[in-house]
Amino acid sequence: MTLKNVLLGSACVAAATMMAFSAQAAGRLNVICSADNEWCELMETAFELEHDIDVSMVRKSSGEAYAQVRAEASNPKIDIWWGGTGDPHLQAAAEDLTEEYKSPTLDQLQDWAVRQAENANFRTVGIYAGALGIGYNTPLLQSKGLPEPKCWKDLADPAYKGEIQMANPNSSGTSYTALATLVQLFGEEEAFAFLMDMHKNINQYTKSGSAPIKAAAVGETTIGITFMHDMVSQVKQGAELTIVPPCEGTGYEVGSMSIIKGARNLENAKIWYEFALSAKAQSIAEDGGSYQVPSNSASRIPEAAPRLEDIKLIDYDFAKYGSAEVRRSLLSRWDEEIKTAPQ
Ligand code: S7P
Repeated sequence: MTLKNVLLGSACVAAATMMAFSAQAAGRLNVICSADNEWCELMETAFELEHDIDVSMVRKSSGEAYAQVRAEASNPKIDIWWGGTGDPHLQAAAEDLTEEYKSPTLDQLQDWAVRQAENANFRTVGIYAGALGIGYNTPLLQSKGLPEPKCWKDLADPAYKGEIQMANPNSSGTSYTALATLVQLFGEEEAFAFLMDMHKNINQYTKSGSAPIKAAAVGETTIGITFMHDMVSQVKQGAELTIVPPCEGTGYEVGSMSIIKGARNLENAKIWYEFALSAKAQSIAEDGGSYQVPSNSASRIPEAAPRLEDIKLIDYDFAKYGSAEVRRSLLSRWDEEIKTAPQ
């Protein structure tokens, strides 16, 4: 299906749901979007169809979006930050970069989405969830005679030299989630020792979190570390990938949304907020090729979405790993010890 068709389909969904949203306001809204680009565009189209509000949207990875919000704190250009992993949203909340807002829709949300809001004193909220995994190009792995990775620790096997791709955790929320997951699974020392061993097998640290599995899909890398729902998106487009939930257990994200402190278009930001929390708007995700679990309990869960209850999840400590202190410390340790280490 072409993007145009998807947009037209989405326009119909939006038109059908038009009556469900009563709030109307004119003017502008500046959105920074950290979900997949196709989904970002669909959300913009669907929102503009319902509201006389002109949306200006930029797409940035979670870590980069956080950096922009922080850099613009004294003169915010963004009104709302929609999507991206929850940790940098929590850090922004702790640093007073985002606005407190208690949505009347909170009682329709899954517990994990409400907990995310509570952890941030209602300066952010959960909009979707998804778990991390290991994905590999099945025919490529077989043709190279490589073993099937089943566990995180398998990725340190020297047999995978040059075969693994992951993102840089500074720019990518996906990769920060991976870093925090490994620390929670193994303890910080053992996690960094493993990251150093795996570093020898890494062919590239990408900027975007989903890039490694897109590269695996076209055979540019054999293995990628990303969210499993991003792997599903590639499989849906025909890629021959195997999706592996790591044997030790894995971490997950609570994709989040935050209103920026000092937003120039605050009322319009709240209109977007309510739109984005609604079951109908959340059901647009699948049309945009995104397969996370939505936060509104009444939203349609895509059939292909990896179900959290079927995956061995760690008890991810969002408050701790989204705190400014822990996030900064892990990222600077990764920069100092891993990023530039010889391979
Ligand atoms: O593609 C969807 C998704 O994986 O992208 C978000 C991600 O944080 C943005 O990419 P980065 O890793 O580059 O920051 C996730 O929230 C979302 O599930």
